[in-house]
Formats: sequence, structure tokens, C-alpha cells
Amino acid sequence: MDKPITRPPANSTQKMRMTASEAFVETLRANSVTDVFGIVGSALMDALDLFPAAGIRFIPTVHEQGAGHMADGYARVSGRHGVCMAQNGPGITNFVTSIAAAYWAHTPVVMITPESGTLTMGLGGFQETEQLSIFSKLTKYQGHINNPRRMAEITARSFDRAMLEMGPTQLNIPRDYFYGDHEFEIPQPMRIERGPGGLKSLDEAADLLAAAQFPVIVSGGGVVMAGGVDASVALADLLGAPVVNSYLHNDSFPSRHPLWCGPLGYQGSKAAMKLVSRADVVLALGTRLGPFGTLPQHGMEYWPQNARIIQVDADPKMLGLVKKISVGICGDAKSAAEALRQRLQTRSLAGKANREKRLEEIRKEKEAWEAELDGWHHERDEWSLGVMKGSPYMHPRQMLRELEKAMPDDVMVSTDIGNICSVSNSYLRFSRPNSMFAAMSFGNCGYAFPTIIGAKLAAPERPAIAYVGDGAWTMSFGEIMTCIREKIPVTPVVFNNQQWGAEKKNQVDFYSNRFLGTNLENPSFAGIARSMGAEGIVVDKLSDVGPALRAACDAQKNGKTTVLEMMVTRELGDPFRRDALSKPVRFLDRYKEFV
Ligand SMILES: Cc1ncc(C[n+]2csc(CCOP(=O)(O)OP(=O)(O)O)c2C)c(N)n1
Ligand SMILES: [Mg+2]
Repeated sequence: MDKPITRPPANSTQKMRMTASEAFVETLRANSVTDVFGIVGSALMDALDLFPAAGIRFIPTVHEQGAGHMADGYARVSGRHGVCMAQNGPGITNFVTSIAAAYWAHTPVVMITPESGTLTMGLGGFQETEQLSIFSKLTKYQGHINNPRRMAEITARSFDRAMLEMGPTQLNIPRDYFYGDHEFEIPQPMRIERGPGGLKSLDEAADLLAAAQFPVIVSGGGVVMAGGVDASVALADLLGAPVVNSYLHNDSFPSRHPLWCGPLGYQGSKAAMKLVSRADVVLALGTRLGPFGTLPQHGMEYWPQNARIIQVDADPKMLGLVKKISVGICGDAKSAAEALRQRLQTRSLAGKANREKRLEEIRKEKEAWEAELDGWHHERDEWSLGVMKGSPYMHPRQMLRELEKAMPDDVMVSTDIGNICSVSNSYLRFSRPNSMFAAMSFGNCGYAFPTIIGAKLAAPERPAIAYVGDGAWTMSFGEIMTCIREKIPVTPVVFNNQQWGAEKKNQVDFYSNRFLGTNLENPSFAGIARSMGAEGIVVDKLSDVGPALRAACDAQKNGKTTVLEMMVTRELGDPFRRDALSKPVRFLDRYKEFV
């Protein structure tokens, strides 16, 4: 998974005279940084100039938000830091959305933010803004170089903390502090081993699991981050426990495994929900059980209210935060799974008596869900039935099923925020971790495309696909130029339904089809792609979907980015936020029709 680093580590034991820029770049080197995403600016020039000699590639992007997302995708695939860097002021404010997204994805992104010079700060000069307060709630650590002599120390700490706390950190550097020479010692990276958690709580958890009649494992993002999928599989095998993926972590358990039941959450697997609802003990492994990820779905309140819940999370603040728990374990998901298996392997397990019956239930529920998906060609609500009538375009669900069937082995898929991207949750299955990159809890449109570009740079041998709605595409397609200029080939699959569909669904359900700001008139996305130097293909027939996806993924081997413009009807799946909207109420005459 990790890219092998061939360069020797920076000299760590000796103090040496060097400039602050050199100390900064040497500390990046010590942290095995080989790629930095960003946009040039005068504030970072002195350090940037050294990158080639330090073996660091600078990947210029179209927008700093893209750079932040690329760093996110890069880190999520490689298990290493993602690094981004930009010009003080506007370059840095452009990072905000991508750093917020990385925060909620728990991604170790190090954002380097040169700021205005110390001698003019406060005078309202050029490109000056408070760069620390903006990110104070979006980062796990903010390192500020308050004296150039501390360049190496604080740079190193920003890298350490991103890994330690699994989230973005900021390294804020007054731009004049890159200059001047001092004695520097380059610290070696500090990586802390996380253990399985408290021994008493592991014992209690093992007791609960040993006595469970119907144990279920929720395998979360923490399992992926800990490299713990094999440990999760081994524990599930021992218990004969169904395993469900937490929301948008479909790569946290191999989908070909007989115990895999699919994802929970919005547009997730009915099989997963039915099985978790029968649990008497749930092992929530590496998941914070986020509130959005366990909302009722498909008309089902599936969370087992009376089950005993064991929660394992590396962040103690997540334990019992959203769901009541019986046992909380602050530990690494992989080590905890291994420790639980060790405790259980010699014990008699109550769930063994009905193991075969449970396996049969899993088989039956999965078969029923697959059959339902096979027959679920289109949405059946009144709006969808109306718009699909006479439409020459594809039904989104059928298209998603075809894409699923054509997925190459070892694929990486990023997904955006939108109605069709959300519906895709049921159709995205993976055989290995570090394969799915969704916009997670921050939920920003425009996430998927730049993120997959970063992922592809980290794993050039793996096919890379982004699922993006047409609205979100117009926020992000500028980064096609990064693919072309930097030769990072990926395959965006753009769902052209000519609407901001997810939001339109709210207008259908709550606002009597008053469509304000949700219809889109689109140019030819395939044409735009071609004019930017990529391939652009319009797909409007179901039988062309699979071949087009396979050809586009093959073309990545020749360095080619292909935009697939999928022409789909305006059907809309279940809404995102039924939980958060209410029927409109109006008191004033002027607005009385608006109900
Ligand atoms: C940056 C940002 N702006 C606005 C939203 C609100 N929003 C959520 S989904 C959505 C519609 C997405 O439309 P599109 O990308 O076309 O996908 P579709 O729903 O049509 O499948 C919008 C605008 C958001 N999540 N993020
Ligand atoms: Mg759309």
C-alpha cells in the first residue's frame, strides 16, 4: 500500500546550518513526502524552488479546493500524508471546503499555509487574512511558525499530529520566515503504535460476544484506516457473524465474502439492515456510528434498540456519542479485532448452535435483495413515472447496475453528493480496502473528481473512476486540465439528468414541484472534455454502458482520461434529508399559496 521510498532519510541527529526553506523541505523529505498539490504563489516560491532537488513533485491544480481534495484522495489510498500548499490569503481561503471534507473523512492532510509577512501583518496589506481562525474547527492541529528557528520542529509536529489524530493539520508560515539561515535539526517522524484498548473492556466485550445468539459486526472506516480488514474477516469467521459496512465505507469488508451483507445507511442494502435489526449484540468496529449513517431507510427502523453494543474507536470522544453502548473500547480496530478473536477462539460460543441457521438467513436476505435490485429498473414514485415517460434516456438504476457489472478488478471509485451518486451506494462493492472515497459527512458537491485524481496519483496501476452528478461536475470539471497537464488519467462518469436532482427531490416532496434553481441547462460535457484534451463519450444506451466503462478504464493504461457523459432520465430516488425537512407553513397572505 505504501509507496516505497528510495531516498535516504534526512539526517536527523545533527544540527546543521541551513535556510528555513531548506529546513522546511528537509522535514518534508523526512516525512517521505513525494507529492504536493497546490497552486503557485510568491509566498511559497523559495521553498518550492527546492522541491525537484528534494525528490518532491509539485502537482499544479486548477483550483486550491481541487488540490485539497487531491491530497485527501492521495492520503486515503496510500496511507501516507496528503500535502497541499497555496498562496497566502485567497489561495488559502480556497482550501476551506476541501479541508472540511478531509476533517470528516479523517484524512491526514497537511495543509501548508504561508501567510502575510510579519512586518506588514495587521496593516491590511495585500492578501492578508486571519488564516488560523478560519481553520480552527476544521483541523486537528494548527502549527504556527512563530519564529523561523522553529521551522523544522513545527513542520514535523504538523506531520506527526495528522497521523496521530487522523485528520487535517495546518502549518502556517509567515512568508518572511522562509528566509534567513539558522542551525536546524530535522526531527524524525514520530509514529505511535495504537493498542487494542483496555484489557477489562476487551474482556467484557468478549463475554458479550461469547454469549451472543445473533452477533453482527458493523465494519467501519476505522477498519480500513487500521489495515484491519483481514482481522475483521477472521473475527467474523470465528463468530459466524453477518458483517455490514458502515455508511460509505463499502470497502471495509470484502463483498465476495459469504458473511458480507452490504452497507447500512442512505440507499444501503436491505439485507444489511434486516440482519442488523436481528442482532442481540452489535460489534461496531472502527465506526463512530454517525447519525446520518443509521437513519431509517426503505421505510425500516432497523437499528436494534435492545441489542448490546460494543463500540471500538481510536478516538475516545466517539465512544457512545451517537448510540448508547454497553462496552466502549478505545483502541485500534485491527488490534482490537485480533485481541477479541484471541479471547474467543478457545471459548464456547453461544452463537455456534444456530450458526448454520444464521448463515442461511444471510444467504436468503442477500438473494432477496439482489433479486429486488435486479427488478428495480426505475423509481416508482409519481414524479419519476411522469418524467421517464417518453424519455429516450436511461433509467439511473439500470445504468448503475450495468456500471457495477463492468467494474474492473482492483478498482477505486470516488462518489460525489447527489441523488444518483447516493443511489449508487447499493451497487458499489469492493474486494479490497482503500477503494471507495465518498464525500462522507461534510457532503460537499464537487468532491469526487479531484479526489480520484489524487487517489490515482498514489496508485497509478489501479483503475480510477469518479461518480459525479452533472451539477457537481460543473463545480469541478476544470480539473480535467490537471489530468491532462500532469498525465494523471482517470474516468469521470457524469450522470447527466439536467438537474440538481437531490435538491429537486425536496421540491417534489415538500414544495409542490416549484422548481427554483434546480433545473440545469447543460452544454455537451463530452464536447468540453474533448476540447480540454480528454476523450469525451456520450452514453445513452444501456447496452453501451459496460463496454464504455471498460474501454475508458483500459484507456487509463495509455494515459488517457475519458469523460463518460451518461444520459439519464430525471427520475429521483428517495431523498437525503427527509429527516430534516418539514411541510411548509405560511401565515402571510403574500405567501399563502406556497404550501
Ligand atoms: C458545495 C455544495 N453545494 C450545494 C450542496 C447542496 N446539494 C446537495 S445534493 C445537490 C444536488 C446535486 O446535483 P447533481 O450533482 O446534478 O446530482 P443529482 O442529484 O442530479 O444526481 C446539491 C446542490 C452541496 N451538498 N454541496
Ligand atoms: Mg444532476
